Amino acid sequence: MTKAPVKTDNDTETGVITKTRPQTQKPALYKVLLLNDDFTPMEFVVHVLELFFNKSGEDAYTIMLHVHQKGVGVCGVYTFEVAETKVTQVMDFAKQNGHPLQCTLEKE
Ligand code: TYC
Repeated sequence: MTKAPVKTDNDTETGVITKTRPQTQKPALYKVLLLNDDFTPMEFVVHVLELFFNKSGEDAYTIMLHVHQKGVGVCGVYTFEVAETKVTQVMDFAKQNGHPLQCTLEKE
């Protein structure tokens, strides 16, 4: 941003040039991960992905199957506060329903 020239008393033009950097600072992002286990029902995991990660039934099933086969999978990528909230919500919901489902976050 360039400020308009300022007229001083002795009528000489002085100016203050201020350069602002473009706002390129991006917030750190965190992956929310689901971990596989042998006990949590597949339908419950699909439900979690629909409920807390806004996935379609089809996407939720694909992610659940990936976690089931590979052991871990990404549910979504968020800023720290949002990711932390998702992890808490999933862990609380699983516990309330008596399932050992584990959810964690990892910096991208
Ligand atoms: N492995 C579980 C089963 O066979 C299903 C499952 C999938 C559990 C994903 C957890 O994050 C998970 N019932």
